[in-house]
Amino acid sequence: MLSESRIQDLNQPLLEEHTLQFNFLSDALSRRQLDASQVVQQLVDFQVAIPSWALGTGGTRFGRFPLGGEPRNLEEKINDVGLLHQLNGSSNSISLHIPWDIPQDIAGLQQQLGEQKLVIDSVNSNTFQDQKDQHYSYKFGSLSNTEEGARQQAIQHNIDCIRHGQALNAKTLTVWLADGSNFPGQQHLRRAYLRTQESLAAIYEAMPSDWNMLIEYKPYEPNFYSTVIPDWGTSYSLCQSLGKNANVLVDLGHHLPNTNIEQIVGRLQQFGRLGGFHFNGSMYGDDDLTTGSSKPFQLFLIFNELVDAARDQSISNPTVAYMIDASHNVKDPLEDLLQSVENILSAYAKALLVDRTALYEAQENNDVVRAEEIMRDAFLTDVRPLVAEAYKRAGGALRPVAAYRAAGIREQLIQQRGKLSLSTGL
Ligand code: PSV
Ligand code: MN
Ligand code: MN
Repeated sequence: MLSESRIQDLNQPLLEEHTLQFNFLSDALSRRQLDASQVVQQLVDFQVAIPSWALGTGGTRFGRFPLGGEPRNLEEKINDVGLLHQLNGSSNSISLHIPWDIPQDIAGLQQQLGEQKLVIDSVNSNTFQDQKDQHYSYKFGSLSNTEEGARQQAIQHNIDCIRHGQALNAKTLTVWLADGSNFPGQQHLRRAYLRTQESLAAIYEAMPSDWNMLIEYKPYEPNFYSTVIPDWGTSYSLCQSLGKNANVLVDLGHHLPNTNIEQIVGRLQQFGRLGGFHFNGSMYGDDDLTTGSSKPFQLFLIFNELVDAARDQSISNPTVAYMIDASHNVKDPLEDLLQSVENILSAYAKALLVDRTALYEAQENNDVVRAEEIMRDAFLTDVRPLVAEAYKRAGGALRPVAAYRAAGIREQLIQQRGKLSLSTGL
């Protein structure tokens, strides 16, 4: 862990410049009737969960290039998230993947979580790989498998995930299925849906009433002809059939190129069914890039929908669970997560700056150019001083990535855990 005073020392030489920039932006915003301090508070309150599988270097199917110092067990993963949270004050929770992260020493873990001011956000089931000693294979699907025994085994695994989560006070089960088919005709498409629906209903029944189920969709991979839950419509219909505690999870990487994701987000909120978000970025495929690195405008438009819906009294959407879902093979994963959070906070800040009254007016009057200009005004504002101020207010570093490097964290982790440490993960 970093000491608070170490972070303050690292902030010290940057403070004067930061204060100048923050005051300058606050003045400019106040001339637009915007209160910078209020925006900063909303950024401070925004928390995004870190998945345990993003803390080690990911791989491609061609190879993996570990950088060393990667967490070897759940305690070390929690420790890494604690470090991130110290640096940016925005990552106060961790998502577990079972069976990679089966909690053993519950009391010890609870104490560690408390000390690091963290909570467990969600548990994610894994029925996309066969585990050692498992009776039925998932080669042809899990919750949708044609074999009753395989489906029961996958249902039981999800119920076990809930039990593991309960031990650590989690309240969310996230279900992502690799089920689908690789060839035309391989699978009866409607029956596969019905079997999935039945299996999910059995899990939902077993879920405590204060738990939520998030159902993730994905149009391709690892199956390339069809997936059983390819799109938000399928997730939505499954949630509708299950009950109010099942909601749709939008993973940014799970869309075909050029999909209007912000519109999907708006629709789901309108229907009160947007349950969660997995942030990442992509050019071609899933989980490829750092969130907001290649399409920052799209990320802003997504946040614009979130902010707009949050202010609309006429709709009631559940609290949205935010998580980063990424896995990189060339960057230091901790640096990447700090960058991702920063891009997320920047997009959120910009969405908070949109002049909504003027925008609604322009929209009602079909003033296309004016509406677009309003969006551009917000998007082109340099919000870095707001984000830095939010870090500072939360006791974090003004520049988290620079502080991470200056504090020599990776070097220390390599010393403690070794050059060749490996973590499980995607
Ligand atoms: C596979 O596509 C995936 O990236 C999904 O997005 C899940 O959320 C994640 O793995 C963890 O199972
Ligand atoms: Mn995901
Ligand atoms: Mn994914």
